[in-house]
Amino acid sequence: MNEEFEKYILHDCDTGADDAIAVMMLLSHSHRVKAVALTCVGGNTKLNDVVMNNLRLLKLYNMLDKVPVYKGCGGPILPVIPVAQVCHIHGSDGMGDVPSMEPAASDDLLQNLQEEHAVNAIIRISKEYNGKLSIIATGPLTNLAMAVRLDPELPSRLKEIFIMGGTRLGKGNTTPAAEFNFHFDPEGAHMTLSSYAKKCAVHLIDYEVTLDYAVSWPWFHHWLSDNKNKKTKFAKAILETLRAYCEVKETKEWERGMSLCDAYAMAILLNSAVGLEPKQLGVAVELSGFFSRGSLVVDHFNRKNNFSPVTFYEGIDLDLYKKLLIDTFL
Ligand SMILES: [Ca+2]
Repeated sequence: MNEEFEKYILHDCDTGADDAIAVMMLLSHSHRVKAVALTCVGGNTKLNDVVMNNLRLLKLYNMLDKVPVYKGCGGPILPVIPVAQVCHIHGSDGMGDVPSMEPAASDDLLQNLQEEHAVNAIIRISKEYNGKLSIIATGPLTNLAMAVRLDPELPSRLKEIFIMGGTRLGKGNTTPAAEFNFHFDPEGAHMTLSSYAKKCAVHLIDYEVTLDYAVSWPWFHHWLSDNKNKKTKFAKAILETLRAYCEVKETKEWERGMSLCDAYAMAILLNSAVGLEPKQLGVAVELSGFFSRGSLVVDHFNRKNNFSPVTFYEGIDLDLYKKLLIDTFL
């Protein structure tokens, strides 16, 4: 490695409309951080769509030859219950079923997909960037769980992991108790937290903090109002299904505005000042609950010393976060 970057980032994602904004945010910072790989996992949408969505985003930023894409696991480690279908939130292809603005046949784009499996790529890349690699996971944790099962020393080679997932107060978005990424693959979440957290720094951006620091609906609409910028135009199109679902939903969930969950995790990784009041707490994942399978159990009063230590954030610096969202389309 001749070039020196501030961070070397591997993004494991299930792209997904909010993952898409996180990927775009990452690519827009390529002058100071190196996106070393996008590793794909099934979740918000089917694995083949995740692959295609990531390739389309790289094409939009003219970075197909700079960031390799790897296909990983398409489903949870232990599929004991049907996985949640979220086509009504993210569209049937995960990115709002928007026609490509960068004409390119699927076969042409797929020529850029690497042959190596994402799990093997994660292990190999962690050796190439020994001690320097930051991983951000914005989908189910299946790939990371499989990687550590194959190579138990993997966590000790990482600099840090940022995970969007789980709930701190038990306010689920998939079941009353569980957040989507952890509910989709509870065993993957359990294996990841219990294996990595004692060997490298794990930062958890929980569902509730993203809701509490949503950007207001007027700001959200203003952010996407530049019709001349092709990145803004594309983002507005792929977010339309998600917006329609959240803005008209008659619950208190999105009354503050839009929370693009995965973008918060990327924002804190790119600028640590975005995350306010970091606080370390022990966590575990419920694997067998009747109502609560896949929920995150948080040891608020430090009752268990064998839980996995992770860093939560009490708040988000909304001004800094909004600046990162604006810079994403420059
Ligand atoms: Ca996601």
